[in-house]
Amino acid sequence: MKNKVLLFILSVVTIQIFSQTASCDGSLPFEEKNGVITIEMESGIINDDRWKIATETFEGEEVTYLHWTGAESFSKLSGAPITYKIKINNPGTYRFAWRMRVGKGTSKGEHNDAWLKIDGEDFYGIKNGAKVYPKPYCNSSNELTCAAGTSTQNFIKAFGNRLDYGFVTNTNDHVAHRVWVVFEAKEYTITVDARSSYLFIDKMVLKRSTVSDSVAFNLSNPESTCYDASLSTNNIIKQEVSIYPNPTNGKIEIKNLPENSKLIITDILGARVRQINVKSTSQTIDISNLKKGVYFISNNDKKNHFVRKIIKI
Ligand SMILES: [Ca+2]
Repeated sequence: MKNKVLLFILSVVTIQIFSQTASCDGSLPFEEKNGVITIEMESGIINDDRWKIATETFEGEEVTYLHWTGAESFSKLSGAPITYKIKINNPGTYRFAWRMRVGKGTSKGEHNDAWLKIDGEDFYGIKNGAKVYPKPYCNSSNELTCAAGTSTQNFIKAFGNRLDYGFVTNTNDHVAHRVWVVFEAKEYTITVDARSSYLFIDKMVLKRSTVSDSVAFNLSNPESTCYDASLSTNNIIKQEVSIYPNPTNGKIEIKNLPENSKLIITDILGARVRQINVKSTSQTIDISNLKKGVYFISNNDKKNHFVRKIIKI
């Protein structure tokens, strides 16, 4: 009998470990915890060169942001989707907000939006207490109301009228109508496509209705990824492994490595793109031939394990 109980406990523990590992395999990089999910925009799967990743110092803060340099596309999609795979653990109604600013000129009404679609159970804006939906879904029933202004292929126009960085996303023309999505405890996809150019988007946050703005829109919140560097055990490494410059368009210099490191670079999907054996504690690596986007560099040393995010621009 005791053995059966032990076996049961063991199997539960094994399933839990497996499920944690399974959600951390690279194909599903972002996972909600405590009603909040935080994603850096530059961490998406970007397949179009007209999206640019850049870094600026704005009011004393270093911000890495994404922006569109192609033609503006106000009535239809640009055909340059960026996708973000997420996993929700706590079902409920979530508010969506980008951290963004107008990146060109001084008009809050220009360069201020992008197309957004979240394949949740219900995805809508709120106008005077009533739900509004994108086209064509809103035309599928007389019970539904379309959001004012343009929408297409179930993408809403998501905008923020800010010249400095802030957490804000609205839909519907001119007026602040918040964007909401209902989730069950499962996996979803967020898709962003270009509408205006030079909207600088830093990150996006989904917060459950029970979570306060001050908790969710906190710049010290880490990215909700299983590759979060804080999850790596750095207890034994006396000095932090440093990577400079980051983002980079070519070479990175890594310092304070454990001796005799085998370094592994993986892309956002977990595919290994480079492996380097390093004898000394510092190393310069040229990644100019890698596609732009987010990568992770780690070592295979169990005792001195580390993971760092690198951004190729
Ligand atoms: Ca960012």
